[in-house]
Amino acid sequence: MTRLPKDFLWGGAVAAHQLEGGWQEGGKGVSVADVMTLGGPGKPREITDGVVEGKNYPNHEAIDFYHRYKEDIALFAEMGFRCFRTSIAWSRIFPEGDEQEPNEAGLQFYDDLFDECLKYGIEPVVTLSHFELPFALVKKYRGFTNRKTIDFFVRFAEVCFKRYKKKVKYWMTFNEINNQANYNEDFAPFTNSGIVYQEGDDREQIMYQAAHYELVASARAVQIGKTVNPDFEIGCMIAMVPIYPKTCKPKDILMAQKAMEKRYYFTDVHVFGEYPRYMKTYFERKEFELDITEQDQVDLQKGTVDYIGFSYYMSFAVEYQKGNEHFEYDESRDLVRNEFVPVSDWGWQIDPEGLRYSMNWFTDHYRLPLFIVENGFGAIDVKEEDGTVDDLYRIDYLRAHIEQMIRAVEEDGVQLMGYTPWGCIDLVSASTGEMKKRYGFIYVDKDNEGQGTLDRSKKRSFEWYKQVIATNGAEL
Ligand code: BGP
Repeated sequence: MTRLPKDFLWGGAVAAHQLEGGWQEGGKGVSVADVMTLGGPGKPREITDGVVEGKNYPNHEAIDFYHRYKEDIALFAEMGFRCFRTSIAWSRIFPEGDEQEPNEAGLQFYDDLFDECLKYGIEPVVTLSHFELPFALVKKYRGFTNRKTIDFFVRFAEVCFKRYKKKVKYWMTFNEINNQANYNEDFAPFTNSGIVYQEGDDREQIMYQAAHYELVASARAVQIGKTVNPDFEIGCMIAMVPIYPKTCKPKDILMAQKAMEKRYYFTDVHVFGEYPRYMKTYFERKEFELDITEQDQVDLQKGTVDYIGFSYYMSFAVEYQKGNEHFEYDESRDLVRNEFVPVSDWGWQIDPEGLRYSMNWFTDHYRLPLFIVENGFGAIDVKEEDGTVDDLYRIDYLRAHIEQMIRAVEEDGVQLMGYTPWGCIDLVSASTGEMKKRYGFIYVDKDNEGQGTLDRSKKRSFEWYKQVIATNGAEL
């Protein structure tokens, strides 16, 4: 047997807006995910200003988990899941985001869902904000660029903590809070903070301001959570993509270090309750005028997290570009292909050892328990005539990553709470909106155009993962 703890949280991960559907049921309001159309290879999802008739919005029906969750949880239980990570769609609880009173039908839905999990001994792991800000907050307040949105989030968090305090122990505040650091694209800042950039914006300053408000919102939520139930485990959630230097030239090494700082300072704020020195000097040099009050600083200090939840799919490599005097990291300029690792159909660099490296990196920096809350292989699956999906490539990907994960625990002494591979059932891809980019152990019959029976069936990886869990990772 492996040296993973006996109560290791094996499971799977999803997000409400990517699988629930029922976008207007039970009084739900429109979320940012509901106004994004289907994208495709080389074509990012369009962000529309409200729902436009005739466009394809994959999240509206998704895989109809809203009505079929009992069937799906039963399949997770069959695989032996000990936990299930999902999010609470903010706009089910506060349809417009800024109401005084929550929507009871939305609260009831998650009561029923969590009860269904607990019935099988599956521990819910809940993300409060996973790319599904109520769209009304974007329209009325410009999302997290506005300090008021902190209060709306904190109220939402408090309502959830109180309502589910006996059912949910593991929480995370903001999903992949750091991926908006790439402010040169529109997708991540919109999904995380509700930012729609306008002409003439100082994008970078706006992003740091919104990120600050989110970090304060997270810290205030942590404080409240701890008073509601001191046994809660509340974590942050970081998109971990380790950034390697292209070569051992000193300038490439320094470039990689500076890029890591830019992408991961969020973790410092979550864990230590203050901005690291390099961000303070960066803000000064850029002469950003950020609204960071003394009370914010107190809140950050008081609301530090219990563990680091993170996603891991791939690694990056950077090369220093001539003339970049301050080693400022710009993803669209500095990233290079790492010739030593293969790539997926979507260009994601596959690097299992990078997972072990990341686990060590987090532990060295922060000395907190870790929770791998996303990892997985998005691929085009082919359903054979007899109904099977022979997804050996997915098994290979997961096996290689789990091997490295176990080595990080056994050989490097990393403390790891659990592992929840992404999209344990096929769902809508966040970045492209596609159904054909699949991650699941369970196949869902639906295509990009929304056609299909929505029937569920087991892929080959289903039995494989069941065995992995049953042996606590000993048989891969
Ligand atoms: C992460 C998100 C998820 C998820 C995953 C896979 O960034 O937290 O919501 O979707 O990536 O990405 P994609 O769906 O774009 O393949």
